[in-house]
Amino acid sequence: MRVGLKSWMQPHLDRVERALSAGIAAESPADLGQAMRYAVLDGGKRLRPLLVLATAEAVGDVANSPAALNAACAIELIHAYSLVHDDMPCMDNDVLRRGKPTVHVQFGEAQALLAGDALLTLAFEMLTPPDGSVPAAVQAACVALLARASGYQGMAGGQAIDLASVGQRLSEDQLRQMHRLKTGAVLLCSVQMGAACVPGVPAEAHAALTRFGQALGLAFQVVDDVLDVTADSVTLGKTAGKDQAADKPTYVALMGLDAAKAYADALAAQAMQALAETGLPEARLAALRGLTAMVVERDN
Ligand code: GRG
Repeated sequence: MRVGLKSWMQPHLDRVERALSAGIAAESPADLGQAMRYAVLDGGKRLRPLLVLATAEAVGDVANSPAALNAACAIELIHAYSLVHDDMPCMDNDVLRRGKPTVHVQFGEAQALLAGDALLTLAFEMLTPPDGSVPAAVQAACVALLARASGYQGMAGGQAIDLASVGQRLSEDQLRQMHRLKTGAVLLCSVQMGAACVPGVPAEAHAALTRFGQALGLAFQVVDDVLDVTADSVTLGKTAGKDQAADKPTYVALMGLDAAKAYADALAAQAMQALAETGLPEARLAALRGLTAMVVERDN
């Protein structure tokens, strides 16, 4: 991990963790809140919330801004919901996630389905606090970005392609399009929501941050494909070797392990270059650069 990133990350992780815990009440009808808390708390790298906060801080003076913290929590709730549903028997049928039994294993399928649904809707509730702490225009911008990134033109659409692609040979273009939607859209949205929390960001910076988020999103997925074959289940906290076993198209299957690793590095370099093109002061970009390095150097 880059020098400085750890000391930036820890207080931000603490804030996100506290806000997520406060946002999901354990007391709820038929213990639904317990399943939601199990899905969200005590696990995960929190990459998406950190991207929201790092981007917001890159473009403005928003330390402790409720808008950025709400957006950071909202994107993690969407991510957690997607993992709960993805692990269910009707999709990837997995038993291990974040080092624990998956939500449907622990709570049953119906409760897992409902927990995912409720996390999805809670995300939008978090973006729209009724207390006037976030300007209406910022709320509307974040809602629009998150809805689009997680719906049929984003994550859900990508998941549909993923499920339809098992056993298929995809071209590199088709694979990129699937991942652009399935994983990339939410990662890009983290960056875009961070920028949306600060009104008046110059168009040039917006465009460069979009290129940054796109390159980072793809790098993340390529690394995910690499880790599926190189890491073990304990380190990953989820079942290793699943893609290969399920005959899923991946970057490793398409181009081989070494070429996939080199491609991830090239995408990270593109992401770093896009940051330079934002025109923002380097000192403000340190956390985003650190997170980019973390994405390609991670072991889980
Ligand atoms: C169910 C609508 C719906 C969509 C599911 C994103 C997704 C679509 C499924 C997740 C399946 C998966 C494992 C995809 C690979 C990329 C990915 C999202 C990995 C997990 O993200 P990390 O590594 O996880 O950020 P943590 O646990 O650290 O948050």
